[in-house]
Amino acid sequence: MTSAPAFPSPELPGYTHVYSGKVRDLYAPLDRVSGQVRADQLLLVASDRLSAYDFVLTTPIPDKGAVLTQLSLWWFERLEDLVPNHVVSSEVPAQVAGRAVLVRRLDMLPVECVARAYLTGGGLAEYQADGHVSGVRLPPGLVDGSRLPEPVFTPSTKAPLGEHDHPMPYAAVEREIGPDLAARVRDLTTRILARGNDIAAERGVLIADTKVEFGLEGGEVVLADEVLTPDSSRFWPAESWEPGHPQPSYDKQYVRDWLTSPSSGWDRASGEEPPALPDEVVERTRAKYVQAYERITGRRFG
Ligand code: Q0T
Repeated sequence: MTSAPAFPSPELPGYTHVYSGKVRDLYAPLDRVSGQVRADQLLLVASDRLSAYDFVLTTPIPDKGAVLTQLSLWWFERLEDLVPNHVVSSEVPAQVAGRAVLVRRLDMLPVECVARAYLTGGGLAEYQADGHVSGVRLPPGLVDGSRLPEPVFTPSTKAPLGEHDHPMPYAAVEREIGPDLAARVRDLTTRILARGNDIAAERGVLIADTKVEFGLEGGEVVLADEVLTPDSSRFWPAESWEPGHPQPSYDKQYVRDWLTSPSSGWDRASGEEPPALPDEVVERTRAKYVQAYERITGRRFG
């Protein structure tokens, strides 16, 4: 990492913009004296943007970034005995209060670490083809939404922005990062999901699957990114769980249903940008994010 003076970000003085994903933005702190980029830390900012059907919607969901950030921080604490995490501080500039964390800058592993505790989505499709997911043989007779005997590691490639991730055979993970690290992240990913489900199930939430990211610092594997949020995981309300059909998404269902209903006037197959969301859809979606946070943590949001 070089140390040339960098352009301060107009929206966030003291930081320079590094990268923007669909819903999150990364900044690097600038040294107060030299104005140079600090190579050891990043500011991870969660926006109120929501993506659905592969589009980032133009209408923000108020407090979504704060809900996801606070939930992630809550989980990091409850996973600390399993794995160290990248969080340095949640004291952040007022412009991003509540929805940003200062983190250690790690050497990120080039693998999306996914684990599945319930069968759906891409895992279900693989199982229906040959009875395996990511090379792991599963019992016969499983259907959409079935609970798996134990969480299965189903890694995927990190696709560039705008492209989809692809399943990655475990042998490819071993080639990419070495067999010892591959076994370590497989073990950590499945344990994070198992722990998440132990805790969330007490509060009536099932976590079907989750994606985590790890980085290295001084040879140590560190949990990065966000963890066990509705953007990185599929949450299902336990009371309506019924294997045999697709389960409703906890958070985005109102948005998806409205976008595909006649009232939106949008044709998903057209390739056109989806329209702005009506206030009622925004409010109900916000309420679902807040409800997920409050149910899982047992805390009031805000
Ligand atoms: C990262 C070094 O989705 C990402 O960024 C959202 C805008 C993925 N990403 C994470 C990093 C992290 C983290 N988290 C870290 N602690 N150290 N890089 C880079 N991209």
